[in-house]
Amino acid sequence: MTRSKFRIVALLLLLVLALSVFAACGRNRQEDAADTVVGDGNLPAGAMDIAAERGLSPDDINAALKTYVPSGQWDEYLMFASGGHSGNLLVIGLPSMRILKNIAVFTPESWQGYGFGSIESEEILDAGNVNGVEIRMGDSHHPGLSETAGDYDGEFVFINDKSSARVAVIDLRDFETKQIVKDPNIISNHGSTFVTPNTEYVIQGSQYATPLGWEYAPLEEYEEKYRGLATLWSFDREAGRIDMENSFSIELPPYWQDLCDAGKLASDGWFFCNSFNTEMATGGIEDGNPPFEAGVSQRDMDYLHIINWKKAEEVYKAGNTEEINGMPVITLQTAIDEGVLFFAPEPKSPHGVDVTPDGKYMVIAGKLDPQVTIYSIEKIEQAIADQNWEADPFGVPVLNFDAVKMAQLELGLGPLHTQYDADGYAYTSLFLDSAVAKWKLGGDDPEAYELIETVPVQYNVGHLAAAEGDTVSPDGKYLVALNKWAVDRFAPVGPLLPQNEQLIDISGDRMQVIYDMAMGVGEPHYAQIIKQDKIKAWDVYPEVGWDPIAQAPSEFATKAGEERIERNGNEVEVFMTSIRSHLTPEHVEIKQGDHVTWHITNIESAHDATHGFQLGGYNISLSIEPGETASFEFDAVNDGTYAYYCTEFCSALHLEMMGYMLVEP
Ligand code: RUQ
Ligand code: CUA
Repeated sequence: MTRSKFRIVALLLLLVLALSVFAACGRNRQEDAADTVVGDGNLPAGAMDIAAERGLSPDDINAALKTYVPSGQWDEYLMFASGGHSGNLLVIGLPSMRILKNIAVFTPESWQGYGFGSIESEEILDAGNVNGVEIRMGDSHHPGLSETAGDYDGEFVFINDKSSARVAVIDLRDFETKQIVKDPNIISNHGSTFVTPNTEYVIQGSQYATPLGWEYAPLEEYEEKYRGLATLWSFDREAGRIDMENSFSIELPPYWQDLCDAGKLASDGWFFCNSFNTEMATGGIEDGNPPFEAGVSQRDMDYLHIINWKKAEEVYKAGNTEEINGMPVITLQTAIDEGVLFFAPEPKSPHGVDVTPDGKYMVIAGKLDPQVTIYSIEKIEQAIADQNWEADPFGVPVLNFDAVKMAQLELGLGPLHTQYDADGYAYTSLFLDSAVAKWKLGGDDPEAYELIETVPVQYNVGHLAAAEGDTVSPDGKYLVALNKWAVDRFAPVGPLLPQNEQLIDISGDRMQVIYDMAMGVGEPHYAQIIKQDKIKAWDVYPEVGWDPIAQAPSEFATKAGEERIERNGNEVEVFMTSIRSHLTPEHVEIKQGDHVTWHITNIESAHDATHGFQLGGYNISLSIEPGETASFEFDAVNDGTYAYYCTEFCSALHLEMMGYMLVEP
């Protein structure tokens, strides 16, 4: 076909497509506008010229129409996406793929005033320190939204830090991190954060085995001394905090536990974790040993960990635990004796385990196996009842593979993670193929499992996230591929390329990639996508003088007219207010050597009237949202004249919103 003929055909196709998309739109608040634009069936004047000029194909037009969210309108979904080794959590609107917020979690972040002097945030970050070492980096992997009856409830989101085995709690009333907990017995985690169907517990599995408490032990003593662990962090929804007092762990063999998922409905009460390195390889290529990547992949089968958390909770409540570094731990032997822990063979170096929406099946993707393996909870429970098992070297019952396997389905190379839609289809990422496979769940009929189609993504896809795709009631519609490599997708920005995600329309018969998004922060791992209208975030804090940590009025709240500076020896306390366009007091005079505690109350209650605060030379940065009272402290080690000012351009006289801090030598 000649170029011009092709163009005409393309334009015709485009017209038909565009019209059908407009026609398909339900009556909504854009309806009147749409009527005036499309009116009697004509595209707006010039639309075809624009498409031709920009060289857009019908698929491009289709994608643009599906993702464009008009100015002033909201996205239908919010995606909570890990920021990987940036240690944060991104909030992204779907289908526009606009970044709405970067929530600071494990790493200090200056815009939000997180970790730059603010007493509240320093306390949160310090709770994640490791044996006195200040940890200010993180590797956030798997966000987990709080659930009620297996559905996202929009109240909280959790995320893990793989590198130091920590878990954080974020309150979705104000989208701020409220708590970081450090597991006292492991130094890396991965199978986290996954919540039980009513968020009774936040599940955390370890990754790289070490002796518990990561104490020193030579690698020759690996089998004997090194261990894995699963921790059930009890969540107190009322307090909005993990309740360390009611949390406990289960000791596991030193296989490297990988991702986990909680059972639901048919499998409620169980959780499942993959493992690799059941070889118990310890590396040491420099000493003539097989390198890790070979040593860890010798066996054809690893072990799916099948853990009865309701049973474990009974064992814990009966006090049948050992306290290790302050944490009650169900020992491996107790877990075996009490029927808490079972294994099932799983091929081969598995990565993701994902429970189907009805809770009946677990889908395991083995990195080195081109097929997914589907297990049934009914078969698992039957095999346990029949004691159809052999013991592993640690005495853990390994259920008979054929007795628990429901089906296997070949999808392609490097399957990793699976998500679900509303119509009985599953979507699995294929890392080596850089593709996503759509396949049909076959229930109890192994023959009914069927590969439907694959769509290429760029490149090296890791996790997938579908709209509410890991709940009891997935929405379908959208799927996001969280890719590892961008290569040529975006204009060059130096050797470190953007991490990237791709939006895929899964509403039709054919999957279509409809948006490429660069993230601008660390590598995305998992993400979860929730209906936007489930989030009930505050516009402003409920009362002026609010403490966002206690989620209650602050004892340091300062009213207009009550601003003051109090001195007690060399302890100085400043009570300040901020309002457009002044910080009161405007002069803070202190002496070198003073210890200064400084509270600022933003006495505004107008939507979006945030005042930032920075004190140059002292590393202080705050964000004080409408109604909030924030505090920071520092030692006035250096004398001099300093300017503090508001960092949000909040009014025409914002530049005047400043003050002097005079530190007398
Ligand atoms: S893991 S793909 Cu935490 Cu799959 Cu990243
Ligand atoms: Cu407040 Cu600028």
